[in-house]
Amino acid sequence: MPFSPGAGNSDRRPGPRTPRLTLAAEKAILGGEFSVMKDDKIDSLAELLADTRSVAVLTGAGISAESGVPTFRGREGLWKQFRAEELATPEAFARDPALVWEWYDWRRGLIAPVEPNPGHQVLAGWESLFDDFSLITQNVDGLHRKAGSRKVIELHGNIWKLRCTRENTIFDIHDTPLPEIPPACPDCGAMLRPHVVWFGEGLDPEVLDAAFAASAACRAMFVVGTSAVVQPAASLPLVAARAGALIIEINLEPTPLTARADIYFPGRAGEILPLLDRRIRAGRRAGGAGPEKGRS
Ligand code: BJW
Repeated sequence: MPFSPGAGNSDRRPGPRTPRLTLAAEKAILGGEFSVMKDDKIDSLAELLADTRSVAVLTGAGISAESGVPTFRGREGLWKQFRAEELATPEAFARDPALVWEWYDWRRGLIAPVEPNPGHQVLAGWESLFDDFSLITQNVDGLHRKAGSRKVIELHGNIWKLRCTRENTIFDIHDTPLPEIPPACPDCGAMLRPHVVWFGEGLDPEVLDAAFAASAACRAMFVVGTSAVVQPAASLPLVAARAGALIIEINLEPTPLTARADIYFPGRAGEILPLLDRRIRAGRRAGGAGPEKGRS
């Protein structure tokens, strides 16, 4: 049964302003030359990436949407049904921990049976395809690891981890539903909280440093399935761009980042990533030589 904490969950925050579209993106959205344009772009990008060793990827909820995990924003998004202020802030947890836990328990139940999709699988394979590969995710669903990615920078934590509110000890707990709400720390009995980052909370400094370092060092950054509005994650592609990296965005819809991206693929991550992967691998097998953009 869907979680329903009561009335008043409609999202009243304004959405991001519609960005200016590139001509190519407009054509793609209108459908005019979609397949031709997409093929052209994939070929030239595959050429550019044939010799690029340092690649970073920033993912958001859109990459897990094709596995059946709800996104946050957009028509079907969680923030259309629930108010973030009531469920995803430290104040909300202090006010009503049971309510917040009910919501997380419901989401854990939704995510538990879900499998990674071809988008996650491609990114797991890129760990060994590129010499220096960083996967940064805003997602808490754990699907990148389930797909086989071993090194994942989880900016907003992980829904399968619970943290002691007294001693900050972190526990891996996969029970769904949880036997007790709110759950208690097995060591000291204090309340556990979800090990996720809520609005108004700082990100783990070590995790954030790793994400900024990877963004500043990469030669190409893919930004996949994120509305690119939540800070500080939304700044990472700008850091990469400022350091000279090629920015490639894959999203169903344009975002505030689209105008700054070098290449925008309008479409589903689970379709575009496998297409790109096939071309990059074919290019490597054929000798790999392709024009480089700056250092590799
Ligand atoms: C597809 C697809 C398919 C669909 N293929 N694409 C500077 C300026 C203004 C505000 C701030 C600022 N600095 C900090 C703030 C405040 C705040 C913030 O950013 N607010 C903005 C919303 C205005 N940030 C914070 O509070 C952060 N903390 C912080 O900065 O601390 C220091 C500080 C504190 C206070 C003041 C100042 C500094 C913490 C942010 C924590 C975010 N937490 C959440 C919940 C995590 C736990 C949980 O899951 O329950 O993280 S909110 C939610 O949004 C979740 C996500 O990780 C995050 C990003 O969402 P994402 O991934 O982009 O998903 P969607 O749904 O938005 O987009 C999906 C996209 O996919 C769409 O574009 C679709 O088109 C696309 N798509 N299907 C390709 N198949």
